[in-house]
Amino acid sequence: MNDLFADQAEKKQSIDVGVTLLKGYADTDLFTTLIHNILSVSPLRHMGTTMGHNMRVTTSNCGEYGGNSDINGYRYLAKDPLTHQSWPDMPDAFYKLAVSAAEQAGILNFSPDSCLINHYPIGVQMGSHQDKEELDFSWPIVSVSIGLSAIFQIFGQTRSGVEREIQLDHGDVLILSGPARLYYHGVKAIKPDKLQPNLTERFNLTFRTAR
Ligand code: MD3
Ligand code: FE
Repeated sequence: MNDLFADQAEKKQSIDVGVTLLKGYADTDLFTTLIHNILSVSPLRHMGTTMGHNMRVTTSNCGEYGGNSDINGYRYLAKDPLTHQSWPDMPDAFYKLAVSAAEQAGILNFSPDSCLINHYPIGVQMGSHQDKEELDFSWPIVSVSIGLSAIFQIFGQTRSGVEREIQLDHGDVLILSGPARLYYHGVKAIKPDKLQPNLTERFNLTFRTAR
């Protein structure tokens, strides 16, 4: 095994059945630029919940369908309800990254039609939930983390399952497939980075086949 392969083997971690982590896999500078381009067209907004309060995470989307939640629940929409326009196109670099990350996890023919963008300021968390509004759970979800690190939690098939924690750093890509696709999961409150006090936010992209 040459050094290049040794390096790649170290960066790919099989955490559990259906949970693959690719450390530092995304081009962080390019992704940061492309995220800001998208948000200049379809800005971040607080989404509502069926409980009637707003989430502290703000959200936008790119691609054919965008995830949107309000008092009536979570749905995929072809148009941004804020701008009444289609969501911004999914950049080729996003699509290619998501497809190649899925291949690294052994999944061929992934063709995401949706990319949800979550934004977390310091102190904000995401409570435990399942992602089950997509039509076909046999497709994976590919997540890309940008900015401040997060502690991601998975609980298994039930909310009361044994908690496992995974640290997601700038540029990390996580692929959820198979049994893990319907696991309960959440994100602990984002903490500042003592070594980078000017860094105050985290973005997470989730690539999905919604329809
Ligand atoms: C595990 N986002 O948008 S991404 C979400 O960091 C969401 O913003 C988190 O959960 C975030 O729904 C976590 C990683 C992720 C996404 C979907 C999953 C993990 C998952 C679906 C099943 C199991
Ligand atoms: Fe989720």
